[in-house]
Amino acid sequence: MDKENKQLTTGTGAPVGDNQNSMTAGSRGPTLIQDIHLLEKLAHFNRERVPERVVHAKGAGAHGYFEVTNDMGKYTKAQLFNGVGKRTPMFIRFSTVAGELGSADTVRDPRGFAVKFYTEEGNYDLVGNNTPIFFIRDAIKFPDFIHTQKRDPKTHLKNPNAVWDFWSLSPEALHQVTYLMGDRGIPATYRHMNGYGSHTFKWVNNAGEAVWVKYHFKTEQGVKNMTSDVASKIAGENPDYHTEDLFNAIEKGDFPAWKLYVQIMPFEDADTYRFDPFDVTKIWSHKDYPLIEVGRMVLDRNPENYFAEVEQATFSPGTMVPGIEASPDKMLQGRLFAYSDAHRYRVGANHNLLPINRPKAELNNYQRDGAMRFDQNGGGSVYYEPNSYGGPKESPEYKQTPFDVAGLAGQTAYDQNDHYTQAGDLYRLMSEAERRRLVENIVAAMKPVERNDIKIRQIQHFYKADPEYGERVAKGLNLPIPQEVK
Ligand code: HDE
Repeated sequence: MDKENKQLTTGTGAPVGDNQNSMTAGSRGPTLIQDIHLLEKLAHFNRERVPERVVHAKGAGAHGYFEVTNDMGKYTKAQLFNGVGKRTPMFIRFSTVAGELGSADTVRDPRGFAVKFYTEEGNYDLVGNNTPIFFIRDAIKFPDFIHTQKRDPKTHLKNPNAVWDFWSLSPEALHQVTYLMGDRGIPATYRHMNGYGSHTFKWVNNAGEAVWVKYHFKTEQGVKNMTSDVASKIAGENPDYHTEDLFNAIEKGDFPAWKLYVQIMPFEDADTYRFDPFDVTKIWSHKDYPLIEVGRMVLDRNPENYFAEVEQATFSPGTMVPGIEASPDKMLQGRLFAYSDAHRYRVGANHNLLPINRPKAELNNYQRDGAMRFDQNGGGSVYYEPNSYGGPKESPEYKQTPFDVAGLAGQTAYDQNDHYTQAGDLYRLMSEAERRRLVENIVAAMKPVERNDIKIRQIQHFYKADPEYGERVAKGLNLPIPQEVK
């Protein structure tokens, strides 16, 4: 906090004579409109809130660094991952998904795990979650899915009918539903959970050779979760429990860290792998593509100002650096548009110039003007390209790697639809205690659903994943397993 008792000023720098009393006629008023200090304070106060994120509104952030422990030059030319010992500053924002800005941290919900690396080649944003998969696999379904996670337009209450109606009609969600309703659905703290890029991305090395990659951030604090009853109690007592835990840990020097690993898939394997590697509702078996260590991420500095650094932070999966490119994953493709569009609306056209978002790398381009352009706006430098005045030029070596595309253009569903094997594998991986809690959580969440046909449709999915899974949920809900699935 400022300890120097400087002169108080208005927003235009004029010294303030009296910050306790409005300017009035006599001691009883009326107030004079020429009290600019009063008008400015009230007007600015009315404009302090920017729109909250439409998803992931509640979050917490921290600064830190990433250090390479295993050179990845064989797979990618991205400087960030090249050279053991190389350190890159980064900023991370953790978040819940469905709740509003003031909602509780300890809810059953995926957690955002958004990392901004300020690399020498520009920023790289890895905008993932604490789960390796997602509920759906085509961007076009996202607004509808989020509507079911948010408030009913009539009652303004959360609506379990919508949640389970949507999930029972979207069998691709079963894997992530099993993950979410299990122990990892409520992390003990942001420090005790893993992070994932979730999607498949493309890495390209200096020879122009490409591989597919998935990212895994493994917490060095160990995975710890919170049971539903403890979480509900804490949500009532301290809705900012995870936020406070992260801030206090870093404040006292207990710096949380994660090891970054990748799975690498040879480019040509994508055509033959038994699961579509671009379907974000599916994982790649670690037996098929083992984890390879890349480096270590350490969070060692709290934000000085929440609004400036956390609320105004803007991440996008489209923010990539040379050597890292998109895969055809339909969810990722949709996100490449959505994030910057959201930032232009929520923060403004020049959001990338804000201190928290501004690359550490030099910026040289012909983008000019736009609301709140608070830097020199390119000054008097040449403002178009091509030009004969020595303006910034492109370099062909940074072109995106060409790749083949095939198929008729049309609105076409994925052609692989086994949504039960991996969900069943996840169930069978669980201990008896984990299965018991999973079933209890699902039964408690589904009990309020009004219509039995929705519940039975969902039970069929659990049953197809694993008969025991379906039978235990059906028993908990006192409903039959339909003959047609047996
Ligand atoms: Fe997001 N998502 N998302 N999302 N998402 C946003 O960006 C979107 C998806 C994730 O801390 C928004 O600034 C679409 C998957 C995180 O600031 C928005 C689709 C994954 C964060 C948006 C998805 C995520 C966001 C909301 C379907 C995990 C918080 C406002 C194609 C792999 C980042 C905003 C932060 C935020 C769109 C699906 C993770 C609206 C269209 C899958 C961690 O742009």
